Amino acid sequence: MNAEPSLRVLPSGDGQVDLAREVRTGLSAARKRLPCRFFYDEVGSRIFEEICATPEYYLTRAEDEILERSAAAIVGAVTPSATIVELGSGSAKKTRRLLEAHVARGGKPAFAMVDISSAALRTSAAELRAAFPDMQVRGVAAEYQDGIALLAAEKREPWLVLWLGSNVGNLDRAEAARFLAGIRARLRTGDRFLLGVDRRKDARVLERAYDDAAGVTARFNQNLLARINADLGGNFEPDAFRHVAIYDERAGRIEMHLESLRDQVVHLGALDLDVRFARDERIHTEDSYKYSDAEVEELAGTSGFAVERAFTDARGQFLSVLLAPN
Ligand code: AVI
Repeated sequence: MNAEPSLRVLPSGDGQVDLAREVRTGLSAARKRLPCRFFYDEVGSRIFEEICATPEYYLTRAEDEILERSAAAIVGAVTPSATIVELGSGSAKKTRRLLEAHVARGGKPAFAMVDISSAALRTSAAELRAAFPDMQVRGVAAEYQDGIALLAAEKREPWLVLWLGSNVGNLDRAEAARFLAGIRARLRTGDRFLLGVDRRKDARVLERAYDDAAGVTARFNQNLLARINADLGGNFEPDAFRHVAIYDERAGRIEMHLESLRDQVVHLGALDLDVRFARDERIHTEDSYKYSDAEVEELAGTSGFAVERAFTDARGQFLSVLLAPN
């Protein structure tokens, strides 16, 4: 059995996200908006797990199907000495499939994850340790680019970097290209980057995935208001806002909003701020971008990668794209 998992907390990890500043700016704007990264408090993270299990949210199952089928081919793209590095905390079934395939081919049992939350890293590390007692597990609590920079500064073996779950979809296309270019700058020739991307598809399928019949996604969206109440002394009534999910076909993105059901004023004690809402006025809470194959090629090319292979599920809903540095 190996040593305890190591955990480093960098300045950009834990508690450095400026909720107060973003809420003040976002709710004072003419078109109100809140950054989607604030969804993931403890309750929000739990509701997100529930979303992944709804019949309508196909993304998680589609990606898992791809990894179940193609894990050996994916890990085969790096040398057995490679370390698997995940952006996000990697305890999930999908990550395990890759770790299992890597170990099965005699790969080095080494895994590093970078996540903003040290609590999430601790939980993942404990779960991974139970599943892979011989695995060397490291966690870095930081913004992704800072965490990758720290790991890249060390003497190291090749990497297989994972960014799963269509997380890239929550950045706009220009931000996504900048983000990938930042990762690319830390990679070397033998490294690979596995990116999970949701494909453009029928608007009805997408709108159902982001507005499930049981109302789990609606709860997820409204929980943002409950979180603001708890953290900033607010008096939002989450039920006084309706969950809205619309697909903008031209932009290729699902937009989530919270729509005020009546004229109302919300007070945020910690900000000493009153926020007025007209009936039907919306707060834009999330964008989730979808990609055509040509858009994937373009994203890869502009950020310094070549698409080495692309894997899809049986229904062609999702893509796991294996990128090689150019
Ligand atoms: C985390 N992220 C990739 C999810 C998505 O599909 O954009 C968040 C989500 N929002 C509503 N449902 C899921």
